[in-house]
Amino acid sequence: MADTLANNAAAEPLLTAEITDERAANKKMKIDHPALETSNTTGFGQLSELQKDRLRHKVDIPDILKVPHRLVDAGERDMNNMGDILALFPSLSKGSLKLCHLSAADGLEKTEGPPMNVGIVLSGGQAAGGHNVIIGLFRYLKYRHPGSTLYGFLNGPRGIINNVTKVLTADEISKYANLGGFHMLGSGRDKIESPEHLKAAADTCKALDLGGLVVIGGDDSNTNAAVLAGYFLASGSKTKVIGVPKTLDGDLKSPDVPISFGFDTACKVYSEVIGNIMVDALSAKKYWHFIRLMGRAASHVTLECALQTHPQIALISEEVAAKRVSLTDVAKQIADCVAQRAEAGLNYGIVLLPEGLVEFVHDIATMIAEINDILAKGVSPEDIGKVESMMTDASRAVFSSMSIGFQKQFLEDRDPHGNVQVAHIECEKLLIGMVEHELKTRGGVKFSGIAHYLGYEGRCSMPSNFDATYCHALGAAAAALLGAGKTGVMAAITDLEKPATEWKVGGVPIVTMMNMELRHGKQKAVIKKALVDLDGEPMKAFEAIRETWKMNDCYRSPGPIQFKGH
Ligand code: FBP
Repeated sequence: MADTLANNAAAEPLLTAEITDERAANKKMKIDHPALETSNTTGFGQLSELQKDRLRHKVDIPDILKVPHRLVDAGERDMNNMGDILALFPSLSKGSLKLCHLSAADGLEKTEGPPMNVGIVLSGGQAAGGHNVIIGLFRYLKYRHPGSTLYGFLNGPRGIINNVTKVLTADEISKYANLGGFHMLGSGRDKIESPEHLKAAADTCKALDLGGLVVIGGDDSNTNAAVLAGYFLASGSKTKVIGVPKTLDGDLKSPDVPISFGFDTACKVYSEVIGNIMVDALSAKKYWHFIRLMGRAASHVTLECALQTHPQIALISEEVAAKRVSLTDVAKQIADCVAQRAEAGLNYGIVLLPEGLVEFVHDIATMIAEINDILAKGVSPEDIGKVESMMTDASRAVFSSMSIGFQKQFLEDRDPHGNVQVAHIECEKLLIGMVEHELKTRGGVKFSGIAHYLGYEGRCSMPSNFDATYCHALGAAAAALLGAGKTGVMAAITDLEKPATEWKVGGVPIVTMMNMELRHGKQKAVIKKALVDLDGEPMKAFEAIRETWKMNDCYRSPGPIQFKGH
């Protein structure tokens, strides 16, 4: 057996050993990352010095994973008023809906168990740290029993439907330690929801004799994980399903899941670039930079980047919605600031806006809702005239004021979960045009707007130390939950404000995070998106200072992610 407590308790406590492969394990040899020596298969011809350094980086491990432990119940969430949702997941609702976490076991208990086959899938958009989840899972599984096998499903959920896998070895996964991307397996946005796909997934799990399936995904993918867990239970499949909270958007969180992985890294990458643009603005003194930030519906990324960099304006969608502001009003407010600064001789500035803004501005939101209804009736998004003719007068007026290019962006196909593809709507350009127009009506204030979109470049950076450590712990948590026989549960690491060694490792039943939402014209149970809390501390801190930032340049340039030091 490899590094198990039973064999080697004093010398090598759980999960502190290096990754070892099965062959090397018996000899207690370390694998010196093959990627450092040879041309590798990870898509990089040559690794940079920093990549090599990151491969060698050792993440901190929560203490509870280093000692014998067991999973204990840890309270429950109020499920009153959730009857509709529980009724949709009858098999899951019969089980325990309690939160759980690892607690130190007494001397006689063992953490090891029989060998287990587990499958893992990366689902949805990339987020920094995904590879470390796989590594944490692998290491725990191998610790639990070296005969365990980890299958990686290729290219997202369709890999499960079509049973396309690769067996992951220590050799293979060690080439990706602490590096960004999802390219170890590839990702995809397919949904396993139709009866045919659910059956195909069950067949795959049976063929591979999977005791567990780990879904690394955002809110929709984790909703899907709960659907699968319920289906497997109801159909007598032995495969348990565990979710892992991933998304740079930061909108997959709850009182029990403090943050999704990838958020920290993305905000750091974007803040670096915003800081650079600020210095450029300050130097050239002639441009207004409109910077749209990825993050889907929620404005967490924009708020965090604003707090890091101090722009003239940062629009928070949730506030725009609460105040029922129209896009024209937003443009006017920006124009006011441009005009005021111009009077003071400051013909430059920085505006941050969340990519989901258009869904929250009430006139556009109403128009999008109408388009969704019209498309749900089977009207082709290419038939712009037909779609327009079916809108209310108010929405038609908004729609027809846009250029054909923008109209097409609003009509683009929804993603498989029914979401508007906000990443493709160039709201920053729309706003620049509107501000320009507004300023012309005011007698021509000097204004030159430059549009930026910071999106995909933040998803696959090398993960920050936080994300690298957090992801490894999430992977181990997923394995521990499977080892304890949990299903329909999301891995949850808490106490994140403390050093990683003190983090709590556990899980939360996914259905406890759900609500009912309209999708593709139908009410569906889905994980509730966590939007920015307008009464929360980050928003209050921003509110207290943002007026100062308008006229005074208080820019802050955080620079690149730091991997060393504090
Ligand atoms: P997830 O919700 O799957 O994590 O994806 C996040 C995200 O990066 C959004 O911020 C963005 O709007 C969207 O994916 C882009 O999707 P795609 O990768 O399909 O273009």
